[in-house]
Amino acid sequence: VARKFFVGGNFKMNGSLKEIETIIERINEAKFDGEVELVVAPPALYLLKIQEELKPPAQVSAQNSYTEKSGAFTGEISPNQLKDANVHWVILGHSERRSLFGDTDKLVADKTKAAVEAGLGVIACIGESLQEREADQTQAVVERQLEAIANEISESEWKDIVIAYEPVWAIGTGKVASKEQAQEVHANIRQWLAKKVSQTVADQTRIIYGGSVNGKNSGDLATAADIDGFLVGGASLKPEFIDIVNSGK
Ligand code: G2H
Repeated sequence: VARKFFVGGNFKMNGSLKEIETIIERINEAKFDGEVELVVAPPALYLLKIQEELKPPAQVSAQNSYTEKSGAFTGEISPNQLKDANVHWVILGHSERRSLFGDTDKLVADKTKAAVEAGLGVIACIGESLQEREADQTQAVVERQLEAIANEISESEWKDIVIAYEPVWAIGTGKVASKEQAQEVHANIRQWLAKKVSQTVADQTRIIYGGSVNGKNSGDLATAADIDGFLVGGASLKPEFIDIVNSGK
């Protein structure tokens, strides 16, 4: 099954307007080989301006959104507001949201449901900590995180979801998962989708890898059968991001 290669640039809480515009200029001037779906996620404050400046195939993504359409939720952005502003993607369940801001499996699943219902595409992040990996809990943890999402969305809604497998021990640490480590978990996630949702969803859902991806390791990782792209943090702010986007099969 041909799945379109997907690369997300997660800027996290980095960059000034000027710095981000320089990054966007570099992306606009780059040549991308083949078919790739490219999404960049600047801090929410810059979404509208960056969206105006960004050229296709690149699209913008938010880094978070809430469960409700509107109301007294100070500091939050609703998926419906993102949709209204033509921001078609959102990253949900990033490990930094889970560990620093209290996003539980259930909250991530509810946010995912609300985003999909609003018509957004969701980059849904899952992944185990080092302690969990060492305790042989990797599969159990990613399944628990996925199950929470699967409980909220229907089979047809999976077409709007990209799963980002991001082992927490690899995030921002420079310690990338090996191709074999990532492939093993990606293949298991796909099997889980086949068993719990459907074979079609398993075949069609992009499962991307995140955690210290850079211009040097992306080419090798991209050759793994079940790695359909990347979610890139630190390196998405640098020129090597273009090489990562072009590392697809
Ligand atoms: C994982 C990743 C992007 P980095 O958080 O989501 O960040 O590439 O800096 O490890």
